[in-house]
Amino acid sequence: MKKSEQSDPFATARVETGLGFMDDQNDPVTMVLGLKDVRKCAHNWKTYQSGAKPGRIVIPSEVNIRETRQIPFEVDPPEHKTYRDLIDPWFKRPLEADYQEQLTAIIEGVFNDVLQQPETEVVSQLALVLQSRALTLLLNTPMSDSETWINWGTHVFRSDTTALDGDKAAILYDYIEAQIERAEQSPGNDLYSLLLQSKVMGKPMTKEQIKGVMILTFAGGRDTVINMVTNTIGYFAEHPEDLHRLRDEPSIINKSVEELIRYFSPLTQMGRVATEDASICEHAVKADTRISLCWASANRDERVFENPNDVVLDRKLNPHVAFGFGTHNCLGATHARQILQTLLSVMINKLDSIAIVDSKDNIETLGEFKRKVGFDHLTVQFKQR
Ligand code: EMZ
Repeated sequence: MKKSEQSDPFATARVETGLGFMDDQNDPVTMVLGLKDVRKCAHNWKTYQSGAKPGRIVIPSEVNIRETRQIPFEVDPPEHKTYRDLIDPWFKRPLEADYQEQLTAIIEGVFNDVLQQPETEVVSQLALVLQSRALTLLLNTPMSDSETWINWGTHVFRSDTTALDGDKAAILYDYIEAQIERAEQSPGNDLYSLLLQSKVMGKPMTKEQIKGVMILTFAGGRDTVINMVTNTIGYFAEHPEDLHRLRDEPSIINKSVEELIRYFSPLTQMGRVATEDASICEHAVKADTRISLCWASANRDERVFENPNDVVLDRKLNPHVAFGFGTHNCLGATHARQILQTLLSVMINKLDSIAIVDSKDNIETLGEFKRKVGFDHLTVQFKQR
């Protein structure tokens, strides 16, 4: 098996029952595995809510490490829309030429640095640095801020030893509180300042609400982007012909981005809490229990995707749900897509080939399923063009 390959642990369960089951801190989860069912449940926000106790829709549950509600992610319609309407334009800035130029400069800079070295550990020396520097564009804060974030490591709520690290989370919360204070004292053109000046439903946003938006912005796009960048580099290391193909056919870059995101599905699943007794695939779901929308499984659904376990760079029909579906589609998707597109463009310009020297998989255990989400480390040698 190739090191960059990502298997589909859900295939049998998806075909046999459409469901999977896992425990998570004594709050079990019924996992919805098929694309059609995932879409149906995502659409039905009245029965399957996001606005439950803060942290409960995340798997592993974060109820023990935070009380702040992440916004708009843990808010249901109709309030959800008022928040999205407010912040969507800001999160669409990656479509602007100036943003794209700065992002290109960041990604080229990261590659220029690692190309000086004989070997590169991609997770810590490339993906984490790239994600952190790119985040300064999304927040519109000084590039030097990224040095602090790089020191936090790949996940802000997880450490090497525990899946949920309250002390580590506290570092993020304290940092965000201090930044909100800073923006209050001297407002600028950053996201904190924008939120401090914003009103929702006729009232200025509270600091707790602003904190909720900022925690989401930091946490939601961290390990997901890092895994996506690392997986992409691993993939092209083992498929040099595809790197050459993109160089010859740059018009398929956008399709390739969608296909890599479908295949690697960096966010395995997201939970919801049932507000009433319901049933999925003839299975009873009790009120106040959790289900999950398993994006990673849905994205390999053989009823929808031909050869679901192959990366088909120019896949024609690709209705993947890697960025979620319905009301709660990913707020950071424009930024994430722009990172991936730029990464591919920089790679085809700069690299001839990539050789994997050493790697260790990052595996999630989800009840009966084990899923590779990326790498704990991936050491490569880049060969320049
Ligand atoms: C939450 C989540 C959002 C959660 C779309 O995903 O990402 C996770 O990585 C965080 O731990 O708090 O932000």
